[in-house]
Amino acid sequence: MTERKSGLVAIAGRPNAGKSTLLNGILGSAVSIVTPKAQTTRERVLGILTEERGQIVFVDTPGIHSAKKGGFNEFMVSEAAEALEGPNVIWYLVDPDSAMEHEKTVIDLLDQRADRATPIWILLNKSDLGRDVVPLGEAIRTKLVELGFRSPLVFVISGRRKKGTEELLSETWKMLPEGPFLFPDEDQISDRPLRFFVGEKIREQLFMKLGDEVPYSCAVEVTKYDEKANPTRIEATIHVERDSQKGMVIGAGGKKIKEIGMAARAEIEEFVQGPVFLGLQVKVLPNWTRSADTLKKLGYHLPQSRKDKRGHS
Ligand SMILES: Nc1nc2c(ncn2[C@@H]2O[C@H](COP(=O)(O)OP(=O)(O)OP(=O)(O)O)[C@@H](O)[C@H]2O)c(=O)[nH]1
Ligand SMILES: [Mg+2]
Repeated sequence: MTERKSGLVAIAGRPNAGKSTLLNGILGSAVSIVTPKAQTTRERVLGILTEERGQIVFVDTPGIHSAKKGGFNEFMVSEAAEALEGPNVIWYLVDPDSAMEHEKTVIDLLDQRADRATPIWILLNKSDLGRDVVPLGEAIRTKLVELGFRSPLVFVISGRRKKGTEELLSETWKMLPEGPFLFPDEDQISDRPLRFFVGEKIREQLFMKLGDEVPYSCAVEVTKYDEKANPTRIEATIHVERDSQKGMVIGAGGKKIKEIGMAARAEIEEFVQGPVFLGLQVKVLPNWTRSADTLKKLGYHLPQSRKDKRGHS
């Protein structure tokens, strides 16, 4: 009997390239939230695909962008950077509206963090939009070859329409070695507990229902998750950075928060497949995106300096 295959695929790229959409489409489950706004994903999220032929653990990552040191953006980019170390394949997603000058941030991080032996596949995504993306793909490929990565491949796909994804997957399986599963429970679809998904579903609605700026100042902390109650009782706090933002999240007469709560509850009920009571409150945690201590309180740990971790800078 042949052993089953097992491996890791990192999904990386600029914000909004369609990384989380692709992962959800492959898994057939919304493990990672998707919104039209950039920088939706904030932390690494694993998505686990287990089949007859083996197991692929996908690592969805926050979009790679240039980030100032010591704040929340640095945390997000460090989450992406760590995922580039050690996967069997890196899927590097590219938005058709991108350009070489924007992709430079991603290529620089690959240069710093990815092993030259790791295959990097350039996925020109959103092919349904019908743009000519081949020149951009070629420019990225040439740059990666110059940096010493071995024959990067280019795929044209649409994560949303699931075009080209079958071929991508079958090529990916070929790259994986036989070996024991990272997650032996074959029904497990992610590494995260339900509480995490609940927080994310609320955050998704904050992105959908608030203007351009406020969602980036919101963090969600799930303070209660009582499965024994009927319906399941969930309470969460939405942390914002300033008083004015608190007003915007609550809305006139509490209209906005009600809208957010109703939409999030519907998503959560679908995810947990049962009725849910959702209680939301909004609090000001001044400038939480800018202080290592408040970030830590919310579960976002800033990276140790590379010097501490690896003995060199
Ligand atoms: N037309 C089209 N839109 C897509 C496709 N894939 C994703 N999108 C859209 O692109 C936007 C961003 O998608 P996400 O999956 O959240 O992108 P992401 O790369 O995970 O973004 P961050 O988490 O912010 O880094 C959403 O509005 C998606 O619906 C695609 O194949 N075609
Ligand atoms: Mg995402």
